[in-house]
Amino acid sequence: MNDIITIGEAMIAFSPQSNGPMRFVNGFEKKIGGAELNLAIGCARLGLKTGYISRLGNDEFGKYIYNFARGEGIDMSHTEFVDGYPTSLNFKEIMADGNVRTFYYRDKSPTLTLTPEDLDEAYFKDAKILHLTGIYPAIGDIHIEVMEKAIELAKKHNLLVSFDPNIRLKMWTKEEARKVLSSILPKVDILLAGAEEMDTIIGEKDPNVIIEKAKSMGISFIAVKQGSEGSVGHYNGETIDAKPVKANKVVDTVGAGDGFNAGVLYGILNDWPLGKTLHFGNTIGSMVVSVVGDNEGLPYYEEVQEKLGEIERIER
Ligand code: KDG
Repeated sequence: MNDIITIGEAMIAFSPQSNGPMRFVNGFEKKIGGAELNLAIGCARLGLKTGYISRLGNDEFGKYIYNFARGEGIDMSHTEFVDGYPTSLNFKEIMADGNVRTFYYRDKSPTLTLTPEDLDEAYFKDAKILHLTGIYPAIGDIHIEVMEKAIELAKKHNLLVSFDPNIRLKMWTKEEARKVLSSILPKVDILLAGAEEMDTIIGEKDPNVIIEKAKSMGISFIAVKQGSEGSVGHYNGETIDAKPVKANKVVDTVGAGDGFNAGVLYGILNDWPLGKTLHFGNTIGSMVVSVVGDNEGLPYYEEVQEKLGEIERIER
């Protein structure tokens, strides 16, 4: 039985070996990205059983991602290789001031071959949370149908539906994002969203207003992520403004939100109080930003305990 299942598109993420405009960068390091896979890695490292539903190109990059995910302990039984669709890529550009831009090469994504009929109902029966993001529906219209079917199966089998809007404006317009994502929100149980993203979807960025609006849509657990300012969460009549956790050093913020999500889902699955859950998520987010890469900084459970001062770190 899986604690969490997620549907997404993973890709090879090429990280530049020097800063500055990408056209002048000559060396890149091969890494792995994809918000849903990052979430799956984060959850697996915390000790949760996690399944990843996807399609990868039947190529060297696809095999690399598949083996990497298996090595992290993720159940890849519902990820298949497809011919004729190359594994997607992205290239990062990092400027000297830390500003990052991403260039995607994912027009012919292998996940375009995953249809609603491919979703295995038995896999949903055997899980507790379905996690989805707003990146997936931005890839192609068939993905919207897949998400709708996944939500239907999740509801049928009493899974909680967790959702992070993860708006990527390189992939669709604000109007398209607003239209699709606002139709998904009322079907969600757990909302893990950035304040700016909610501004795009519902025209509000004040966490308390977002919480009120989300509650009126029937969403029961709401966490509004505010980056270096911490997060504000609401559950069961209680709203908590969770203070930020200081990062040792900020070198790459990509993936921090996915780490926060993994921590919050861990707290929810363990019935932790809201404050403890948000603090755990904030702590993981602060650890992710100290390491270059979208998922390299996602900690194991014991590492979070060390950061929280719950156990002693023994160096040698
Ligand atoms: O949340 C991090 C992701 O944005 C990154 O890993 C790559 O999925 C990705 C995307 O679409 O940008």
